[in-house]
Amino acid sequence: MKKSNLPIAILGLGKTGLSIAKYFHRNNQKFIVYDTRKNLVLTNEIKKYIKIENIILGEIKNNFICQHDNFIISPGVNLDKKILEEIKNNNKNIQTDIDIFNESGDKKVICITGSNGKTTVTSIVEHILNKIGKKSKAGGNIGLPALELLYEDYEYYILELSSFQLEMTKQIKSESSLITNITPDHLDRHKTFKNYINIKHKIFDNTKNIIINRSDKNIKKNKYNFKYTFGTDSPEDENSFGINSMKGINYIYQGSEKILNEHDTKLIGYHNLVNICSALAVIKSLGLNIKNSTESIKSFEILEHRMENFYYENNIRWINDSKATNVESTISAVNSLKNNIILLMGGRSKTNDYAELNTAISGKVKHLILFGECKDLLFEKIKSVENIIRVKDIDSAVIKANYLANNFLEKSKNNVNIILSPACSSYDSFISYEERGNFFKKCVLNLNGIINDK
Ligand code: UMA
Ligand code: ADP
Repeated sequence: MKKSNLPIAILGLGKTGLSIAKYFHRNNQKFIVYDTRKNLVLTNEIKKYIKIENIILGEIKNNFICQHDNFIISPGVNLDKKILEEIKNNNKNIQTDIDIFNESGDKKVICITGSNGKTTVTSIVEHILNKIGKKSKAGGNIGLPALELLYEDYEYYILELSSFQLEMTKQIKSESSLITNITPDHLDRHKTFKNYINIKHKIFDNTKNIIINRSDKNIKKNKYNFKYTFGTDSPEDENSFGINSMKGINYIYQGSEKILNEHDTKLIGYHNLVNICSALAVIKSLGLNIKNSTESIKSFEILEHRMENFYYENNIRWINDSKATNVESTISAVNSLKNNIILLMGGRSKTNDYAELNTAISGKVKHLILFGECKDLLFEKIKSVENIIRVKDIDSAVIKANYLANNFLEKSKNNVNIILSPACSSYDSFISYEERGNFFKKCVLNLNGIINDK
């Protein structure tokens, strides 16, 4: 941070803003917090760390710039270009909570970003490290702000970083850094795919070990020196992880050695085998024991809202994949299941590229049920499924899906998979993907008489 007698400006008073305020409060540094929400509820937690007179709510006025030298910005705050330029032109400093974390002292940090699989890989790495006796904790985009990790000592700090966090972060020093994959996402904010790709690669700027996804054409392999890799092809040496299939079973390989098979994990889907490969590449890059790590993967539990197989009755399997908020994640969800899929999709659109779903879902998805704000846009783009129905909301989608599944089962004895994998954000009707997933599960359990919660 820049040396200054002026109070620090904290922009945004969500989870991140509060964690920054808490950190500066503990370090006796002066700060003012800004949030554009006029009616923000000041909880006791907020009041514990921030004096009310130091909270400014409502539209951010330009004259706030001269009142500060340091600006710490929350990931969800997308500052007006003019304000950003003015901050920079006046030689002021703008950083993120990740920068403050970085400046807080030497630590062993692992950084993970990517368009999909960030939380899964972060959680697998955290699980393995703790299982093999290395006390570790994950934070960042996963939900616990990075600065909250600083109040206890850990051997490894694992940071899940979003493009929003990386965009304004100056630099983050790490032992190992990984990009799971890159496909278009958040282009409403980042504008071009090229810009989004560049932001993701910032994670490699100051790391000892760059971990490369061999199979992803959007990862800039030629730009970096790297030793550790993962991918969907056969790995070359002991620093590389990959997948080979034999007699219909997928195996994870480290170099030429078969180390796990798809039934050794509770996770569903090919993409999750790739996630395991990437987590093992992280462990290898840290110089830790792969044999013990591989064993610990067997006890890793499925995460909520990610291919969460939460209810099965009368040959109908209900799956909650509410975290699939972009096209690629829904494609991987459909690829993970056998035929007889009823897919529930919709919400708020982040892209126009829904036509890319056509090939993946063709033939596999028996019925497509569209709901929410962008159901008409989806209807316009998806041509490869014969039976497409538009309904108002998730509640109606669940009822319709159940009816269609039962109709199907009258003619066939095969299982039906009903999956919520929306390919869209939840913000048209919910505050988060978690709220959407929980609502979906509640509707299903209500319908089946497991709970009575209307
Ligand atoms: N705000 C403004 N002005 C704005 C925008 C927001 O004042 O223009 C205020 C809001 O009124 C609110 C606060 O900023 O009070 C919200 O801050 P935030 O949106 O940065 O959210 P946080 O609560 O701090 O949570 C953030 C991440 N949220 C986003 O990036 C949108 C959380 O990721 C993360 O878990 C948390 O920090 C801890 O690091 C969530 C997310 O949706 C899960 N991430 C996206 C994703 O995974 O795709 C990127
Ligand atoms: P993120 O934190 O990047 O959003 P998650 O691990 O929470 O990723 O998974 C979100 C969704 O993305 C899951 O519901 C799943 O359908 C899909 N997914 C997970 N891993 C991958 C992957 N490696 N490739 C493609 N899709 C994936």
